[in-house]
Amino acid sequence: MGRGRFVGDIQLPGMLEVAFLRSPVAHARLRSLAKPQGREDQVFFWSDMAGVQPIVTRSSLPGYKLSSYYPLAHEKVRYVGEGIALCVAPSRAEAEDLAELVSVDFDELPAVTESELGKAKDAPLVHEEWGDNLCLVTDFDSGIEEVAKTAPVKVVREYKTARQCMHPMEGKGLVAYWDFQADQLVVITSTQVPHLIRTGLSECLGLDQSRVRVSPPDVGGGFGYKCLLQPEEVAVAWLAMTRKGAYRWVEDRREHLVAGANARQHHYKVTAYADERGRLLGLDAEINVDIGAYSVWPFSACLEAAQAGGNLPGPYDFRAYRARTYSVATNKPPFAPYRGVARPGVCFAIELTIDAIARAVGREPVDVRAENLVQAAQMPYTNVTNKHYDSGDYPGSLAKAREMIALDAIRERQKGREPDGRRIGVGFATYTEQSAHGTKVFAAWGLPLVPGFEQATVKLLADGTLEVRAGIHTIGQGLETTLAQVANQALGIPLKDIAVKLGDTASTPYSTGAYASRGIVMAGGAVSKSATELAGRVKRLAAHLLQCKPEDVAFRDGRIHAGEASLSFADVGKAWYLRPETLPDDIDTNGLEVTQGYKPDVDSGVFSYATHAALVALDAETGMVDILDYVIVEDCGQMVNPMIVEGQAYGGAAQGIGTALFEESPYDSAGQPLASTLIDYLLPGPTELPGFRIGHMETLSPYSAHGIKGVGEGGAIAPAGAIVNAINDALKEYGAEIGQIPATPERILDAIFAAQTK
Ligand code: MCN
Ligand code: SMO
Repeated sequence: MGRGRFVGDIQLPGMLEVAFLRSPVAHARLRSLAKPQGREDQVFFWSDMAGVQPIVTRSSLPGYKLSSYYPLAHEKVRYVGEGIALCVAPSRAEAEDLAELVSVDFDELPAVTESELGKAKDAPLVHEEWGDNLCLVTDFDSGIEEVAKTAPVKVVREYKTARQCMHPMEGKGLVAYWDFQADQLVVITSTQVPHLIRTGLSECLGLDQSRVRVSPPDVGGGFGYKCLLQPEEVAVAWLAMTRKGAYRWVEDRREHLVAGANARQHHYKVTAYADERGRLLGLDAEINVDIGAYSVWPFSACLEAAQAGGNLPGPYDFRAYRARTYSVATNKPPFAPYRGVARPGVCFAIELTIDAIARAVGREPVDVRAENLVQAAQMPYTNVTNKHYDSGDYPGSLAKAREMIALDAIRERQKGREPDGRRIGVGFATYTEQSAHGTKVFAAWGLPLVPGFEQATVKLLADGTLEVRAGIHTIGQGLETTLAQVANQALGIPLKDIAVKLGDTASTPYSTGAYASRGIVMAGGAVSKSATELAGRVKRLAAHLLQCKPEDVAFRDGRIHAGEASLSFADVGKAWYLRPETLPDDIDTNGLEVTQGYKPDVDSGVFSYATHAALVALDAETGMVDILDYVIVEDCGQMVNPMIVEGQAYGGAAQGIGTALFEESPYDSAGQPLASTLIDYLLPGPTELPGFRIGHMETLSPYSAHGIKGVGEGGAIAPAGAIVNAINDALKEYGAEIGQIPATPERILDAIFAAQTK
């Protein structure tokens, strides 16, 4: 409706625009930099940023290697697009012109462009001081040897997932200025984690936290991309801090494609062991993650591998598991969490493996999947990597998806020919989505700074309206609606009288923000707790005004009742704020404003789950795939807002379909990105997306307030698994199979050709 206020909408008097000169090469040693003559005061290098610290992300995982991510390049550039100079002008176009006048002299170095190449003995080094390119190696082994020796069925596969960009509608960006009245730096940045950005900026800039206010505007999508401290945030904030002016930078689409943090690129080597019925006995995996050049703050480059290793067993019940993960530095942009973090990759790998086992034993994949899933009667269930699945009926979701997509009818239909000559195939994928992780979970991934709790404030005002404030931010996922619903549950104040204010560090309690699908469980839990405490206070005041006992007071239809008598919330608000002489002598002076913190009963998080089922048609002449039907059966415990839950599932699935069929950021052997426009990088639009059909299940979590589980990432996890299983189902007749995404027409034709010439 044009009413949003994104970074690009902000206008401040005298505000200048920033453009970055970015590295044209993947790996080089900088020899010299020179500013254009007469424009020295508009161009800045790292050497100008005295006193600023680079972004250094620590991790407590043994063997993890540190990298210094400079806001502007220092000595070396390590990926195409790394910032070298910051240029300032009245307009972005002029700032870009200025960037072209900066001269840069460098010695180009050979680049590392793939994890496999980065692991080679004689590979060029992204960080010389490391001695190799391995940022982290982890090992897990619950004991695979016995199963490996005795299992009757052995399936060996290699899988690859592509490097992706996240493409929020508005890229990252910020306005920073010095507020003389408050004597502080104000940073209006498009972020999921405003309070964390304050911590990070304060550390890098050496500025007291009380001198930094982070005030996020509307965020046009976050998806993980905006849960990081970006080098541009440090650079532009530094400019505002030292120049005391107002500056803006907004990433454009090409910068996003070339210079922004990437995600998803994994390479798996998997050996699965099973019995003759396809019952999974053990899994042995090597997982390689191409982490790019630097470790992002605060989640580190190693979160991905840590999550991948821990999540590969998925929703399945088996005890023998070995996984080695390699986080390999390459000359590409840094690797960031992206909706689902690691799980889209692991779901793809394990779901294809389940289908491969089913083919090896000659059974229906859905049956093999159903028998391998953790059964409802086993809940709560602690799996081989110590994930504590709290509640749910995983086979139930698979059965429902099977029925909704009409598997039996599809199998019948496959016996005949499609009128247009195409082949159809059906595929399933079931996953768990850990949400609202506790402090110990992030600590075990090496990240001490991420707590498993949140706070929220509720305040009844004199006119009977309610203010809800939380430090978590809304990024499109709907929290301003659903947090109001939670407050409404406790107090009965109508939604139209509840104002939700999120994110501004100046007016909200501390929060680490919106990521890991923690928002509604944690911030929602905190709102619920605060509003319940406020309800008690309101009842005590109302009881005094109505001359009854607090236990006799009830909230109904947006009013406060005791027997025949009733009050409005405004009556109570007025009494407290405007007529203190009517209050009891032993008044609770804490008043009508409550801040409470909340954490779920367990540290292990609460687990949503879903099954996705896809029906595809494949044209073996062209390799084109159409999605004919797509079913999602999800369970996120108690749904706060079913419409939003469905929106989350569809939006996530749209991104997952991009992962499955279209999106890829390839690099050439010199480290040059080959997809720098949306003509080369294919995003699915409405014409590529199916009409989703959704089924809900509602198994409450025993561990969270109201039995709620998070759902924000789930939709993105399963599509690659479900769709590629469907493609492989259609390819069965050719004896072909693919294990790489996106499943482009070219890759599908290659697979058919390879099978024919075998
Ligand atoms: N919800 C609900 N009932 C439940 C669970 C969730 O009504 N049982 C609602 C919540 O109230 C909230 C939404 O679903 O409005 C997502 O809630 P939750 O799962 O708690 O996720 P977060 O609030 O922590 O949001 C972050 C999450 C993540 S990690 C990514 S990535 C992602 C996602 O949300 N990025 C998004 N969804 C997104 N949606 C949009 N439009 N834009 C993004 O950037
Ligand atoms: S990738 Mo979501 O911000 O955890």
